[in-house]
Amino acid sequence: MKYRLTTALIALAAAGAVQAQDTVLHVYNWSDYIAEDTMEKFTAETGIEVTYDVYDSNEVLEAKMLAGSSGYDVVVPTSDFLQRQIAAGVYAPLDKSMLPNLANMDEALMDGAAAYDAGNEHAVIYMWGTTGIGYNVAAVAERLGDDYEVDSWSLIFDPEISAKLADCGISLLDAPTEMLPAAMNYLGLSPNSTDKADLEAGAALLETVRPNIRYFHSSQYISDLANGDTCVAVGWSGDVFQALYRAEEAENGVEIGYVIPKEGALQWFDMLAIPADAPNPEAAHTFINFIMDAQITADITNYVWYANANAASMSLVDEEITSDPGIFPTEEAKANLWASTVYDARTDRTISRLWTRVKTGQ
Ligand code: SPD
Repeated sequence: MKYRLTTALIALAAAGAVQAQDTVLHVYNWSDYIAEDTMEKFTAETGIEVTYDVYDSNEVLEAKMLAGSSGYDVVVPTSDFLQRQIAAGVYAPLDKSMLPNLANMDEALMDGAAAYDAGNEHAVIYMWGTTGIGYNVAAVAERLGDDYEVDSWSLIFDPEISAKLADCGISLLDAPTEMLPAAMNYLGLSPNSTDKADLEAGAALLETVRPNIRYFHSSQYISDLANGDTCVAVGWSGDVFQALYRAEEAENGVEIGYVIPKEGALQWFDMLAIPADAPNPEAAHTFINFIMDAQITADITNYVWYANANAASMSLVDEEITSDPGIFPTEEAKANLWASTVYDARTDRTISRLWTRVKTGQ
């Protein structure tokens, strides 16, 4: 009897071990968007192993989410994409009883995100930022003059100005739902317009400056700016600061600036969400709660230079970051920020068609 019990206990323990080994969390996040040690700390604290994959475009994530069975437990869509993916049934409602660290979140920012996800039922803010312009201070001054103030989208959208910078390399984000609104806004149209004529006008402006653009890509610009291989990039706030930091570390003499243009810029929220068919929703909740820990979020912000929405973390974020208006915009700059538009399927098709035309000239 004793022997049998021991055998049963061994079998049970073995089953437990197998289960622990099987507890793997699959995370799909933007590239360059986590601290070096975040995953290691998560595994050390919870025993849950993590596989971590990256993307650099909402469209790529959306295609995977709509196809289903992605195998991911946690993904990070931007708020506008999140909204229409929620409508398509892509995400599971959060079990807030498993997320005590929600108490750390900034209410005003979470209210802002609730415009895309009523009651914050499906997602919490991971990081937020703006889409502005990163530039190589010396290269731009050399071409436009020492007194030239980089404060406007005209750096890119005025063909005469961007032509002077074409030789040192201008890159645009491969993000049609951000580049077209920026062009429309520059033309004095609403960046949130879904009117086909407005979108066409934005595309036409982009086509005008197309000869001055070296490439469209949403992550390569970090290293290119840092190495001095390009001199202007439309980019996401934290990514440009990462380029700045990499150049400083490399001591290569490249000085990089980031500006939220005076005409305004997009403010966006990237959201932690759990696919409805996630293999391991419990571990996903554990992970999201872990990320909302004040120290963990502060460590991420201190590493990736993106603003977070965790009020409790703010005193732990480097002052160099909290005081930088490129990362935490001033009230004046905030007044000029616009929110992402949620596009219906028809407008989305128009945008895709226009974007192909802009990029390929067809
Ligand atoms: N390297 C991390 C980039 C995160 C950018 N998020 C996308 C915002 C889209 N509006």
